[in-house]
Amino acid sequence: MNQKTTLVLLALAVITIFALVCVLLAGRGGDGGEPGQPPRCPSVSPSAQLRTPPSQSQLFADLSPEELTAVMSFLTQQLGPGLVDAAQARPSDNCVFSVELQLPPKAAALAHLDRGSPPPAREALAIVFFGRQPQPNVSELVVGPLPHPSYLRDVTVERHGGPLPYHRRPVLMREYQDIDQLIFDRELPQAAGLLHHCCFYKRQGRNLVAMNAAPQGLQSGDRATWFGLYYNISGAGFFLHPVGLELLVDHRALEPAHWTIQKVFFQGRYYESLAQLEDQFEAGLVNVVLIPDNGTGGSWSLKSQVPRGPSPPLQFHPQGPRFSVQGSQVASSLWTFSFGLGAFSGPRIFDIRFRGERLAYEISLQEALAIYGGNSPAALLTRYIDGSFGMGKYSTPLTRGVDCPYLATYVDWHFLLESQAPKTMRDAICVFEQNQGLPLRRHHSNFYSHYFGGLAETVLVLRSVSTLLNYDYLWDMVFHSSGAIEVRFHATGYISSAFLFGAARRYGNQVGEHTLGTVHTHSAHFKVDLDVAGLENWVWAEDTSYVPTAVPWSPEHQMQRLQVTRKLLETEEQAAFPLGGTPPRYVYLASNHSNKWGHPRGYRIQMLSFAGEPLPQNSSMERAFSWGRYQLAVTRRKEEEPSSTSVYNQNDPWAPTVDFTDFINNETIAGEDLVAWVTAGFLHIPHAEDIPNTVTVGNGVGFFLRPYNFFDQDPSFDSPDSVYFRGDQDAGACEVNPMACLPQAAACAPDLPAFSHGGFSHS
Ligand SMILES: [Cu+2]
Repeated sequence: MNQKTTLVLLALAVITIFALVCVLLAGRGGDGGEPGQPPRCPSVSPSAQLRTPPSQSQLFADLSPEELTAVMSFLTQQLGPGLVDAAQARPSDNCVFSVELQLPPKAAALAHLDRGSPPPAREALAIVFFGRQPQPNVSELVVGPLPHPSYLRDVTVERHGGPLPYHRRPVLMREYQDIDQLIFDRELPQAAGLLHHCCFYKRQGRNLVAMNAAPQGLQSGDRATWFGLYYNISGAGFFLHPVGLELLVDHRALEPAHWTIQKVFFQGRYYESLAQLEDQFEAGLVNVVLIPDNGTGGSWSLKSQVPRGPSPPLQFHPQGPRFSVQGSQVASSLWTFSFGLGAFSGPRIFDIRFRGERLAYEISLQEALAIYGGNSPAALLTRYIDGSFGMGKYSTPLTRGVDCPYLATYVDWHFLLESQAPKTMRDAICVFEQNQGLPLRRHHSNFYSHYFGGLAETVLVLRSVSTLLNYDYLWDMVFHSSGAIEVRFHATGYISSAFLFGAARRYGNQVGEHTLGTVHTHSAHFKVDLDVAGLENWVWAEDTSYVPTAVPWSPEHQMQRLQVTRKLLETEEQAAFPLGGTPPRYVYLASNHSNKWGHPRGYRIQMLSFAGEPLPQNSSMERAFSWGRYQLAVTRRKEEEPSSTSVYNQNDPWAPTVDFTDFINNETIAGEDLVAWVTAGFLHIPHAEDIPNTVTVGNGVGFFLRPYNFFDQDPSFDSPDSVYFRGDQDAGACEVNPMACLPQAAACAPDLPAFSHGGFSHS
């Protein structure tokens, strides 16, 4: 071989090796990328690391568009030709209000999940308004089996002990539209002179909007709603622009033509009608405050006035996401669960397992409540029981990069509500894994031996957001690698406000020229069906006490010795902890199986809540949210106590369809299948910084479910992310320290999908 040939071969070899390296690099990235650019990071999970979901069946999956369609056509066929599309239905019509998943009975679901029995029939629950009947009523119908329904069961009497009175039904959008028409077309023109003077009113001008308060009256059977009038600010929240006019609309009659204005409130005084208000105005008897209309340019707008800066920090998955979402099932290397969105009750998860072992059967939001104070009628009356409006129904598309991390997995939600056809909300739910920028644990040893051990806190999060009129609730279920589950919500969005007059500051803070931010509480109720190492659980309470003790080695001295107090709680009464009281600092549910150290395997419920004092029980509507009496209550699980609240409670809180206190009736809870009911809430006295929007910081509450002797040691010890190195090791070597691998392992560029948004509904 001559020198020239050798050179050529050498060159060929170099080229081959170079090409090979390129291919390898590209292969590692999963995508070639642009020449000269780093390869794209993989966008699919390294599935070998994921747990296999316990079952392929979608027991808890919300109904698909096909299933919703099938139920609707079956209902149409069964209920006859009198059925009207709920989007158009008047109170005197029959219409299907909602169709959603009927959750399977727990025993049947477990038989399938744990013992391989065939899955229980998939069923739907339809709420039907029967307005065109001699006795108008609301009925609940179970339709099944899906996807090809053949039966329909009226479960109203079995579930509610009798027919549901018609006045308890939630208000249809159509009903609100008809009320709007009454207000704007029939009523406001009667006070045109005054409204022109105070509020830039022009006939048909529609520079005002009406916002409903709740509940609808003062006693059972009422359907009379206060509406506050606000400037219709385009592109920003009208909620901060009350003009001081509020109207009490009686919409109880089945015929909208018979609806009336019962009372008028204007800037601090009450009138019988708008005509009377106008008369008094013309007679010079009304002291009118002129309210400027700030339009969209004011400080109220959410549109920033400052130029953009560099992008905020961004997280990505250098080796692909470490979780998967398939249908309604989420799996990571540690966790599996199913998720759904109840149309009214909101987010919920089922069959929650850590390292394959079930911890809970169900964790679900039940209700959200806001109780207001003020000196205008709408404010002082308002108790929003949001489940009646619907935490699922009013969830909103999640905006990539703002509501959830940019690279989160976004899941659509299908629903059939006030409509004859299913609709889809894009990106209603997101799932993501997040590095919290906090060590889950760490220790740096400088004594005797030199080493560092630690683990970055990464969490798996499921999130949805409900926008209920003015405010937005973020609902999170957070899964930690220590085996803990964190359930929390944050409030943001606009505050509700009222026209400022008189002793307004007794009810909040002034936040604008004529605007009072009205004091209110936020609270939410959660169902936690824990199954701690089996169905049979016991409730333990632990705290401490100081016991005066003679010092053992010096008995002439006394000391206060700290010791643990342990108590088994045997009845529902004993395990109900009133709000405002001091519950034991450790409350946990445990199995009768023990861990390695002989302690019952338990999961602790640790509250993070500032709910304060509940509504006094002599309030005529308190029973509609009597769950609010307790920060925590543990009851025996019953199929016939599926929820602590009802979609009907808002419109008849004086005769609540579900009164949670009925669940607490001194039954034994020792060794039973138990449900913990948890309330989390906080007080909100709106202040200047709530303008334009309330921030989530400090406005988040919830609870943790934490292992308590459930394991033999912290399960995060087994995390493949653990970092440990000794003083005599090279911490910069990838074989020693996974962090040292990052410069190589994360040499790819994040594969960001193009921005998209689920859009707005224009119904
Ligand atoms: Cu608030």
